[in-house]
Amino acid sequence: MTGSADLVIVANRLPVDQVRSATGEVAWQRSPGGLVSALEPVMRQRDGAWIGWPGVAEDEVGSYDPFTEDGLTLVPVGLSGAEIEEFYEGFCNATLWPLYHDVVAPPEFHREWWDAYVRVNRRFADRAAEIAAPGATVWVHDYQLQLVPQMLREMRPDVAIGFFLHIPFPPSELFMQVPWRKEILEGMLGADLVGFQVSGAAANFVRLTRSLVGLRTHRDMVMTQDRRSVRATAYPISIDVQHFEKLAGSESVIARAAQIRRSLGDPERILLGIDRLDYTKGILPRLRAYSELVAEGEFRIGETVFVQVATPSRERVQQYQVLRNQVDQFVGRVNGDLGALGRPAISYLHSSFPQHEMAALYRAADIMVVTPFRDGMNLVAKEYVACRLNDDGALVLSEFAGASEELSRAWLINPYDINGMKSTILAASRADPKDTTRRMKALRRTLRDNDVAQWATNFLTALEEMRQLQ
Ligand code: GDG
Repeated sequence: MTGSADLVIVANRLPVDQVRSATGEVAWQRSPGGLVSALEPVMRQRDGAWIGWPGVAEDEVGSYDPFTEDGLTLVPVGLSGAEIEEFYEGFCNATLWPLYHDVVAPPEFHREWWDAYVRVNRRFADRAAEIAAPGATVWVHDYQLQLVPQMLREMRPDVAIGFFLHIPFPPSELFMQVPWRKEILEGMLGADLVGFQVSGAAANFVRLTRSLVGLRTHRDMVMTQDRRSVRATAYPISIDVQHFEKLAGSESVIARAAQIRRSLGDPERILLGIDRLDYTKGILPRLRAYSELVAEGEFRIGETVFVQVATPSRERVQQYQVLRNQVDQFVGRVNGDLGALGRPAISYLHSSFPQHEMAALYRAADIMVVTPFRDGMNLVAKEYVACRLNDDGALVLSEFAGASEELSRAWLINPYDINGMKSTILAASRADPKDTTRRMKALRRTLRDNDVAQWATNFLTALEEMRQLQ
């Protein structure tokens, strides 16, 4: 059976959230994101469909049929409560996520989690096989769905399949820990084009297909047993730059940014961190570096404040609960020891905000501090740069974020080196404004050259080339 969609996006989440009214009626609310805005125009042009999980357990709401929302065809895939635990919270976020991020937390391996991963990947692949038109393009996203390319190819050899990994892909030394390592590689090799954030990740993948699957490779090409060529290349993802520029330049955001500064007591300097509350983001070492600078008198309370926004994330996974307690405790201690009445050293918010509030924070902040231990890309860093319309503001950025390859004019740090981080934050805060402007101008140029629409075009064009080659 084939369907009629010419371009099929397969991602863990649908670009909508399900909301339930008081009377129990189900409605959908768009969840804005760079990926959706980048793909929306191509999807409309090409009769596109988006397959994904609506974010709630199926046993709570029953199953649903495909529907159209704002001109986009959305195809929900249901997950039961047990599958959310074993597939999503388990294999995706307690096995793959820590393993792919340099094992900054120990990954757990459970056979029943793997079984759920296979089962759920099969469900997504079946759905894609049903709705893809003959010869369609199917673009599969991220670590939750690494087996889909191969499963889909077995059912639908006529379609072109692309896969993009949003998070890092680890070196062999770490990847070899996975009991199902070969199955995962073979799953990804079902694609014609496998995209990564950085070239190092693509090289890790190519090397593993040679050493573990025994395939022949040449540069970024892998020759599979069934005589197909699979290309593995870096396509660094980006943001909708114009959208953020427009937002940051709007009167309401400018006014709100001024209001934020006032409510913080008009300090000389605002440092800002915005992250999902995740142990990969290096929130604790960043706050430690800052608090030591305050304790040593380099920054003075009232003159300088650190605003840390931590968006609630994966709250049912144990390691995330541990991190939340650590951050709560650390911030409490620093503010207790170093803060003054009504003037905390760290202004900490554990909540999520609408995008215009994020833009106002980016506008208000003199120094953005982004310090992940490991990050596929890090869009927050790019959003900050996009919002600095006056070419001012300093970006302090971890060299372990994918973004550091493009944003090399940022103030780069190693999050494991607290002293190095302290001296770089100080240098950024005391830099000659001319130097700050030169750096920000360079960062903004780089960003404008590769926005998210360009990223999607690059990937889809390369996928089309691979189709011609096969
Ligand atoms: C994964 C990879 C890769 C955050 N809090 C709020 C909010 N956000 C938005 C940010 C940004 C996005 O969420 C976070 O993206 P990041 O790239 O920083 O990090 P991950 O969530 O870990 O994303 C990462 C990315 O995928 C894309 O490929 O770059 O490496 O880990 O856009 O603005 N948005 C709103 N309110 C919040 O409170 N509205």
